[in-house]
Formats: sequence, structure tokens, C-alpha cells
Amino acid sequence: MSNQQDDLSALLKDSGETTIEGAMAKAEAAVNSLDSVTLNIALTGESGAGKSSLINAMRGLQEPEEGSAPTDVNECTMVPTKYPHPTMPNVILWDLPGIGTGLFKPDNYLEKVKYQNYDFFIIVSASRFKANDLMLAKEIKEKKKNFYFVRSKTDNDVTQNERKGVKEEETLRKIRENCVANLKELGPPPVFLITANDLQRFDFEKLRDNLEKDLPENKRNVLLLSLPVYSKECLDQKYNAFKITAWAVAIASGAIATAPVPGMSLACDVTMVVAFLTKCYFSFGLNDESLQKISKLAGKPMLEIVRESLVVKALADDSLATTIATKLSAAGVAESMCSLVPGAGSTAAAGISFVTTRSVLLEMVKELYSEAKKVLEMAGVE
Ligand SMILES: Nc1nc2c(ncn2[C@@H]2O[C@H](COP(=O)(O)OP(=O)(O)OP(=O)(O)O)[C@@H](O)[C@H]2O)c(=O)[nH]1
Ligand SMILES: [Mg+2]
Repeated sequence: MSNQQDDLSALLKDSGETTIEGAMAKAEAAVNSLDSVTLNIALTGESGAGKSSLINAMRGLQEPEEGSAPTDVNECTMVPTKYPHPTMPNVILWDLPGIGTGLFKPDNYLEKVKYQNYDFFIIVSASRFKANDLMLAKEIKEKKKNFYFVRSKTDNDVTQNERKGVKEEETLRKIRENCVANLKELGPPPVFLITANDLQRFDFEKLRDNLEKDLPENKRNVLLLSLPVYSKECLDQKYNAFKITAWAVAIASGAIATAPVPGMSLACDVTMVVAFLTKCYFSFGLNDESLQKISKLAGKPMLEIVRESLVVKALADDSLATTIATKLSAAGVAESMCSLVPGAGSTAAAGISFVTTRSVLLEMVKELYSEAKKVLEMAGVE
């Protein structure tokens, strides 16, 4: 009995609720939000500024990879084009046509691109600051939407100036000052220097931080989890987000099945746990496609190392449900007769406690995190 009481206290504490019903409702909402919350991000700016290239970078794709946005030195994107994230289709990056191109004249540009549909705008600008950049920023602000000013292709400026003996910091300082001065009538402008060729370099991390801070709480994780793992910090933040959500999955996976003693001795819907860990696996870049890409870049066989992990191997060959059931069974010891019940949505029935499910989940997320960290280390990413 005391175990059950401890379990209930842990469940209420993690959820921050005072009743079991409240905790279950909150948990289900938290779990569902990862799939159902949509995030529409618009990238705008002049033709050739680097919008499509940044979209590809944010989706972890490189042209001419399947599903990537076409990029070119010539005018390229002619209609607003939707790029859902490859593994989180609820996160959509919109590649807008360059302002002033084709039918998209500056005077009614925002109406034409249906500005209402986007959560926020990223204005992409390369080389010299353009009158259209300021006009866009002003109009977006007037429409009460947030914008972030991205000065792209910073790598080019740094390289060119280095040839003339100008240090990187000096180049960055000058570009930043120029953008800030041009936008100053709009208040302290959110300016970020980036290169689509390497998100870890310059200000992309800061941009992500700012975007997240400005988003409503339910959309924050969705953005973070959709980005490729471009730095160790990014991986750590993703790990944190998954750890924080584990309580909700542990509760929600139990809420579906009929618990023998309501709220205390929970059953566990293994399908839901598998779905959560699958998200984690893709978000950490442990799927074959991501690994092959990073292996090629680093010239090292990453695939071999991560396949030593039981969880990664099970996710890769679709046998995770059985692995989880076995782990739950082992962890739940005497209280549980954990088995996969046919026809009940892979529900491991009979008294798996909340604390047990949560600890098994956390252990598996940690294993995936360690594998992803190894990959980054081998690839030389800091
Ligand atoms: N060095 C460097 N080149 C970049 C970067 N971003 C884009 N480019 C190059 O700039 C050119 C134009 O980039 P796009 O991404 O096609 O530009 P866009 O804004 O989508 O252009 P439109 O579709 O015509 O509106 C391409 O040749 C890209 O390879 C960057 O950060 N660094
Ligand atoms: Mg384009």
C-alpha cells in the first residue's frame, strides 16, 4: 500500500496537479501537443538572400536531397511553398517568394503571402541592407506579428574580409552595427548573423533561443525538437525537453488502459512509449538516414557504434515494443505480470506503477542521448 501511496504522490508531484484526473488530463495534453501543435514559420526577404538554403539547414537537409528546397543564384522560389519537417510534419517552414519578384510586389506583399497564417517571420537579408528589408520589418510589425532579422551568408563576408586582413570579430561587429542602425526606428531590433552552411557558427543558437522565448509555451518544444542536432548544446536541450516530458508519457500511457486500482497501479500502453522514444530517436539524429549523412561528412562509420545500443537497435528494426515490455517487466518485479496483450493496442497489462514506467522511460532516453553524444564527439561537433 505504501508503494502505491508513494507512486500516487510522485505522479501528482510531477504533474503539479492535486487530483489524479487533473494529472491525467494535463499529461495527455502534454503528450498530444508534440503532434498536434502546429508551428508555421515564414522565411521572407529579397530574391537570392538565402531563404531556401536556411530552410534546408533548419530541416537538416542538403540540396539536392529528396524533399529539400531548390536553391539557386538565379531567382528561384515563385510561390509560397510549404516544407513540413521530415519527421515532425506539424512544424512547417514556409519558403516565401522574394519580395518584388513576379506577382509579389512590395506594396501588397504581405497580403499576397497570407501573413495571417504564420506564427512569425524570419527576414533573410544578404550583403548590403536593402530598403525592402526595412519596409518588410515595418509592415510585419504593423500587422502585430514578430519578426527576426537574419543577416545570411556571413561566412562569405568573414572569408572575404580575412583576405584583406580584417579579423572575424571585426567583420561581425560591423555587420551587426549596420543592421541595427538600419532597423533602429523599430526599437531594439532582433538581429542575427548566420550561415546556412553551418548552424553552429555565429548566431543561430541565439536566434533559436529568442524564437523559443517568444513562442507560447506549448510551441517551444516543438521548435527545438524539430531542429537538426547541430551542436552539443542543442542536443543537451533536446535531452532536457524529453526528460521533462517523460512524466506525462508515463501517466498518459497508463491512463488509456483500465487500471486495477484507479490511479495507483497503472497499466502501460507500450505503443505510446514506443511513439515517444521514436520521436526522441529521430530528434537526436539516430536514424539511419541522419547517421549516414553525418558519417559521410565526418568520414567515419557512426552507424556501427550506435547499433551496439539495445534501444537504438530495437528502434531501427521495429522491435522496441517487446524490449520495453521486457524492461518494464524486469523493473516492475513482483507487482507485475507484464505481457503484451494481443488486440489491446500492445498494452502491457497489470499493475505497472507510474514510477516504474517513468524510470524505464528515462533510462531509455538517457541511452539514446549517450549514443547521440558519441556520434557528435566522433564527428568532431562541439
Ligand atoms: N556562402 C553562403 N552561400 C549561401 C548561404 N545561403 C545561401 N547561399 C547561396 O546563395 C544563393 C541563393 O540562395 P537561395 O537559398 O536560393 O536564396 P533564396 O532567398 O531562396 O532565393 P529566391 O528563391 O530566388 O527568392 C545560392 O547559390 C546559395 O547556395 C550562406 O549562408 N552562405
Ligand atoms: Mg528560394
